[in-house]
Amino acid sequence: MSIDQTPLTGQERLAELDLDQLRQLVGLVEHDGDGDPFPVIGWDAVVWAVGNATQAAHLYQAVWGMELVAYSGPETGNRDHHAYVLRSGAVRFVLTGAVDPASPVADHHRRHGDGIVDIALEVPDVDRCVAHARAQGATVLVEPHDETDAHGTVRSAAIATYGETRHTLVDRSRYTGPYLPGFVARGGVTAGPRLFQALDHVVGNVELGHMDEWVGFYNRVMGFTNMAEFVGEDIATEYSALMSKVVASGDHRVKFPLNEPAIGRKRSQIDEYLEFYGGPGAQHLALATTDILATVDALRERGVEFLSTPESYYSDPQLRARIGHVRVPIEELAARGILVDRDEDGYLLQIFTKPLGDRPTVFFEIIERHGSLGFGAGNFQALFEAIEREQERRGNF
Ligand code: TYF
Ligand code: FE
Repeated sequence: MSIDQTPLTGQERLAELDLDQLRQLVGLVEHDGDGDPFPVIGWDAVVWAVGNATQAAHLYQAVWGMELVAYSGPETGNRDHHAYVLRSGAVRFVLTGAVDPASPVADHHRRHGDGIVDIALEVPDVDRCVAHARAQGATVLVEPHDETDAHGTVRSAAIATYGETRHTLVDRSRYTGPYLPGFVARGGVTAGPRLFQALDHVVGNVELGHMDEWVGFYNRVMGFTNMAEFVGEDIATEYSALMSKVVASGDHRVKFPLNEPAIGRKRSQIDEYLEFYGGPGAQHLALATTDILATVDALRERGVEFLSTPESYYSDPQLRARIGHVRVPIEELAARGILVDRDEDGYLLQIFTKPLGDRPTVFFEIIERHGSLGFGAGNFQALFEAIEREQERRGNF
């Protein structure tokens, strides 16, 4: 099978993205999916449990430029919680917030603060994925089942991953509704320009000594393969205080870096996350854009705070030699604190927000790829030093 036959997810079609654009945006590679034990089409949704979904939905529209497309809540017969479905390009967020004090959403929020409960994937065959996952020892949280309304039928199931995080597996090939049965279409405030187009990767933080276990989980259960990029023992203790390996679906549509703490000079940023999240969970989401300058300018104007990059990063005479020619003058990157990295395939531009919520846990990365299939390894030192400066401001020494 050539890459041109790789199916698009419903969200990607809705965003009018084609495979060439996706290849550029998120670094797709050619892959013959015929032998996949657990075929994955792509990302379906990132489901959050937050303290106030009604206000968060407003924030993701007004600040992050997302579009409200669907809703479930007391008015639609869901007395447990509100759920707002938001879209930006191919990215779908579902924000849930408890109405009923006894809601599981309230429990999740009490334990973890605002966080990600579900990294849902679109698959062509839910039953086949679940059978393979079960045979490989995965915990099946929700058995395959159909849900139907006037728009058709969705078949789904859910398996457990790190911490209290789950992967719902969704087959929406027989469904035309705005999200899932039980949801109604709903518009919101007029969205401004779209600030991001696709989800590039979702990073998981796991406990010390468990990273390889989770790499093995994704290898066995999902047939994901290891990508070259990793942060090993050698540099881990020097400055990063973490170790990291990356697993990806066959065509790299879905990429999961996995971090564990390393014993370094200071308390690891991963330990800080694990303490405040109350265990393993999703740490950052990388949002892909074709114009990181405009995206960062719009977000800054609306009050989003990014990690600062020291002036020395840009004045370093090695930088120009390391990165070669990039599409914008370095001064434009320096003015915004955008990091740049080059590898054998091309380069990428990236920047990281400060934690999004009240706990020092989940944050976003904005990424603009130009051929690079990596994660910014050349920036790890500058990045991890910036994260440590923020940790110190929070009282971590
Ligand atoms: O996803 C990645 O691997 C990069 C680097 O706490 C990174 O974005 C890794 C860990 C971390 C922040 C960034
Ligand atoms: Fe990242």
